Amino acid sequence: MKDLSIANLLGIKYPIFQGGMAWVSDANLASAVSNAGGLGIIAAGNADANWLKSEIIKAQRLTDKPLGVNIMLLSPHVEEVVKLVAESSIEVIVTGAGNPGPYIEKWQEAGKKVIPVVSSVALAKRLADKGVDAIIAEGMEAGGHIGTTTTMALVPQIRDAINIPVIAAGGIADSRGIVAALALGANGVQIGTRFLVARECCIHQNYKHKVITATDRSTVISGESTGHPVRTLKNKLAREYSKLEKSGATLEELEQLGSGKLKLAVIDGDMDYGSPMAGQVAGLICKEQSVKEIIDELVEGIHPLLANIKERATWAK
Ligand code: TUI
Repeated sequence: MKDLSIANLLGIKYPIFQGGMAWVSDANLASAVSNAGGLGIIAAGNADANWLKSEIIKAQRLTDKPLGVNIMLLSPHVEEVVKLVAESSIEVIVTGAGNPGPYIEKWQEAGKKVIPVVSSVALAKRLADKGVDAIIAEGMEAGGHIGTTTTMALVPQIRDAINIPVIAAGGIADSRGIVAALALGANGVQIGTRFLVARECCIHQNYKHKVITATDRSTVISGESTGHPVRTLKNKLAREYSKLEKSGATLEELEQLGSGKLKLAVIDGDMDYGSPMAGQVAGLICKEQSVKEIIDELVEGIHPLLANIKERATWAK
């Protein structure tokens, strides 16, 4: 059987990726995750190549472990970011919010591991045929820009469709989520929302507080009418945005209301008119912890759960 181990593929201790969250996943967070045995990922988001270059340098000073960069394909700076990362010594390139097809060959020639995020079986298959190293299958429980299929349904369908490692994302915040992802056939997980409340995470304290006090129904999807649906924590902005969408506003009007709002939440801590992106698992998250505490807790919880499942499945034949 083919070796689908993410840890072997990337030379990391645990197959746990930290989600590449725009404005959030900087050198400090990514290096802490890599130092704790996972894969730290710097998010390029909408930033330019200069910002990214300095974060890569900072992160590589803070860790000697592998690091990734997440390239958000809707970025206005995508071409310069694509080139910079190809020329850098970053080992892993994760892509999101689009089809990375046109860039894959260039990255492969530069010796990068290429791991796109997808939300459909069709794109997973096309990219596997192009020789990408693994696929991140992201369900609509995730925060930020999402597809329409849940992790529970998406991961096993992608698992059956391709023969490269699959990393499950969306809806995973604790060891139970990891064990569930493994049961669905995943070889690893990507976790975003839980790292929002890491001590090493730079977001405003108001944002962390909003995640910690969230419940199961605290998130909402806006922007479905624009073709770019985004999951955030509920607030005044989300309500006004949905109202505007229902009133038949133009794309320009909607873009104007949405523009710059992620930064407003992350940096300024505006929980009314900022866009605090988070996944449905926000309701599971109850305290700030260091990255190492989070990762150790995730890993240490797996074995007891497996034993517990075996005990409860006495009826299974
Ligand atoms: O990319 C994400 N999550 C994000 S990006 C982001 S920044 C942003 N802000 C406002 C609007 C749009 C983006 C915040 N959160 N997750 C990975 C992801 N990729 N989820 C879904 C997709 C995806 C969608 C379509 C991947 C490929 C794709 O392909 C379309 C095609 O052309 O086939």
